[in-house]
This record gives sequence, structure tokens and C-alpha cells, in this order.
Amino acid sequence: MLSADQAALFQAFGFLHLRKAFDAEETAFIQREFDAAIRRSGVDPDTTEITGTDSASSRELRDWLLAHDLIHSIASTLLGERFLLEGFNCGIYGSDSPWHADSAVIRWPLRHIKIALYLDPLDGDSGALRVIPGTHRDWHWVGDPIWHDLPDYFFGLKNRDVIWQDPPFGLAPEEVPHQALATEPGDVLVFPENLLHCAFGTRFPRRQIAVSFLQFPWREDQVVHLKAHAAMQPEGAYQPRSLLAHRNPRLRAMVTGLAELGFPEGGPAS
Ligand SMILES: O=C(O)CCC(=O)C(=O)O
Repeated sequence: MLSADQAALFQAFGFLHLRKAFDAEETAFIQREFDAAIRRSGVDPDTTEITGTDSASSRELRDWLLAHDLIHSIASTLLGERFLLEGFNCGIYGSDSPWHADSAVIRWPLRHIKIALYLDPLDGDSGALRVIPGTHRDWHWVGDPIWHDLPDYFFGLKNRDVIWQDPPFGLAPEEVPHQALATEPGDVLVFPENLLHCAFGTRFPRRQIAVSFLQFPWREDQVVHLKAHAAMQPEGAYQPRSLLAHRNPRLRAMVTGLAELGFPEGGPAS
């Protein structure tokens, strides 16, 4: 359902903003299920931390979203027909998020995307996600050699070693050139985890659903990388056992295949 132009936009700038991707009825369902998952998991909805539900509490919403044509088509268009579920989280952000990129210090040999749904209206002042377009691609290394002798100016920002007292480029964080993605409930944001992003504002707590997918590791170096990464996770690669035997083949396909590549079967029960 993504057009070729949308895929090209994503590849070039590192994000997509799909407005009204879910209709009003679906959006109300998502909000209701999210709040129920938060209640079930015992997370304080007024927290000042960054927190999320356990996988059992949000399982119904997860399965509904993973089976949804839109979510499936975003992943298959951007990552290829075969892709893996990397994670699912119903999260609450109770404070600002500084500029960062998730897992940035590691150079991933395979593509990954995060699909984020914010369940409250957000604009630049209230806490909308802000992104620096194009920072998902390592232009210094792949691009024009006349820039090769310059440092990677984004490295510090991506790896969170720039703190509020040490402003990037001598600018306040909100002055770093960026785009604020004002969203309404029902909108969908898509970005690779190494795109520079942040959120500062006044809207707390911010409710967010995040679904992450990885390209399927076809090449040996991709398998080696993924195994090393999985070994560092408490439960190994994210393969919820409830999905391994799920009645929907679409959901099974997102988690199967790793065992054949030598990954131990495992992951959370739900
Ligand atoms: O909303 C936020 O505070 C930031 C979200 C974020 O960093 C993420 O989804 O990776």
C-alpha cells in the first residue's frame, strides 16, 4: 500500500509521516486497548519515566496491529517480503527525549524500521517527534570523497554523549536544524532507528506504540551480527513463543526462520 514515491522518500530522508493511516474507529480501538494494556501491566500512567508494558499485557493489540494490512505493507515494502519482528512496545514517555539514534554505535548490516503511533495530538511545542532528515545514511563514508577528512558530526548526537550542558554545535537542542512531525491520533510515523530523533515539549505522559522490524538476515554477515546482538538481549532474539504457533501465517512468518539459521528457540512466552 506504500507507493514507490513514499518508499523513495523514506530511503532519501529517513522517515515517513502517514496522516490518518487508521480511521476513527480503529484509532479509538487502539487507544482503548493501549490503556487497558497499561492497566493490566500495572504501569503508572502518570509516570515521569520512560516505561512500557510487559508483552503479555499488550498481546492482543500487538497481534491486531501485526496482522493489519497497513503495518504489514509498510514492512514488506521497505524491508522486502520476508522480514522479522524485532520488538513491540506500548510505551509511556514521562519526560523529554534528547537527540539520539537507537542502537547507533553499532553499524547494522541490515535495514531496520520503527513504526510509531502517538496516541495524543502532538505538535512541536507539546512533544512531537523531531527528526533530522537524512541522518539515517552515512553520507560521509558512501558519498563524495571531498568530505572524507571531516569528522562525523552526528556521532555524538546519535550516541547520546552530548548532554544538555554541552550543546551540539553551540546551539540549544531545539535550535539544531530539524523537522518537527506534528501528529494526530491515527497517524503513523516510520523511521529507521539510526535516524537522529528527539522530543521536547509539554505533553506528558506521551503514549506511544512502537513496532520494530528487521530485514531478514539472508547473508552470513547479517546472521553473525544478529546472533551477537541477540546474545546481548536478556531473552535472545525477539521471538515471542505465542507467535511461533500463531494461527495467522502472516504473524508466524515474522518470527520463524531464525531456528533454521541456528538461533535458539526462545523469546518471551507471549
Ligand atoms: O517520544 C519520545 O520521547 C521519543 C521517542 C523515541 O525516541 C523513539 O521512539 O525511539
